[in-house]
Amino acid sequence: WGEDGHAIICKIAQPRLSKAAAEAVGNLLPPSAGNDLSSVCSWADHVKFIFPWSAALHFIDTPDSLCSYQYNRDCKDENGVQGRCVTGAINNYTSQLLSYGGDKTRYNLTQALQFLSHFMGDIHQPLHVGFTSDKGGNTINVHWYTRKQNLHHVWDANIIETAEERFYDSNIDGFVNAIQQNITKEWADQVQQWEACSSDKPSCPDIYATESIKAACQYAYKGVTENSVLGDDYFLSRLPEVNLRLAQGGVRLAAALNRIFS
Ligand code: DCM
Ligand code: DCM
Ligand code: DCM
Ligand code: ZN
Ligand code: ZN
Repeated sequence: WGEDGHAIICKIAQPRLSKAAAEAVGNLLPPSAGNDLSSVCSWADHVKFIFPWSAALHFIDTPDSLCSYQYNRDCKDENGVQGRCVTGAINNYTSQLLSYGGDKTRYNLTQALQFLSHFMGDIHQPLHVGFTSDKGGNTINVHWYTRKQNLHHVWDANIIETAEERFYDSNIDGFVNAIQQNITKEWADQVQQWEACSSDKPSCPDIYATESIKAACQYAYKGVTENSVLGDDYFLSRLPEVNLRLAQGGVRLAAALNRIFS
């Protein structure tokens, strides 16, 4: 996601934190964040250049056209190093944060919180679990209405920005509010399933990655070829899926932090 997608997910997550998790997050956030989690949720994108090892942790490449994900097969970087992908990163920063409250952890838990909050967002972007040969849609050129764009960026940013402009007076909080309304109404009976996770793990990134590649095939790649013009038909039919993925990202980030700091 771009800046707005990550901010939306963290704005959904923060009010869902338990007392214990809110207190831990408050202690770990840098003073410059002013206790606002959403202000640090794009930090991981800004440090790709000073921490070059972190660039591979934002996504997973899956086999072309298979529309499936497997940890052992797919979670590796371009050099084939196992665990270096977004699901591996979520597991790693989760285990670092579990050392919170112990005596003198050897990790920088401020950075761990900022990475986890970002990667829990990215794993819900369908094209962050896209095909290998097109780099998650980055090499597919399209037009977003009249502008030249690539398909990955359409899903990172353009669908969200167009929704904000058209429906929410260019106001991110209006969009957040609408998603929160959906969470308490249309999706109320699904939220517990979103939060559910096997054997008491704080989160289940393999499940979220599988959902993402399925959504990539069903919605993002579907009907798109090189130089497709994507306009109202595409925007209006894909926006509900973007809403859902942002909602799930926010709900699951909060659930993970609540379990980590319980
Ligand atoms: N931060 C950190 N370690 C770094 C860089 C940043 O812990 N090497 C934290 C403290 C910063 C916060 O991330 O206040 C946001 O970073 P920035 O101000 O670079 O966006
Ligand atoms: N892991 C996972 N799902 C799998 C395999 C491993 O969530 N199918 C987790 C276990 C570790 C992390 O990923 O916490 C890194 O795994 P590895 O040690 O295999 O690199
Ligand atoms: N990306 C991806 N899959 C890839 C390569 C990149 O999902 N195989 C993502 C990471 C960024 C965006 O695409 O969100 C642009 O990546 P970059 O800046 O590395 O070109
Ligand atoms: Zn992206
Ligand atoms: Zn990212």
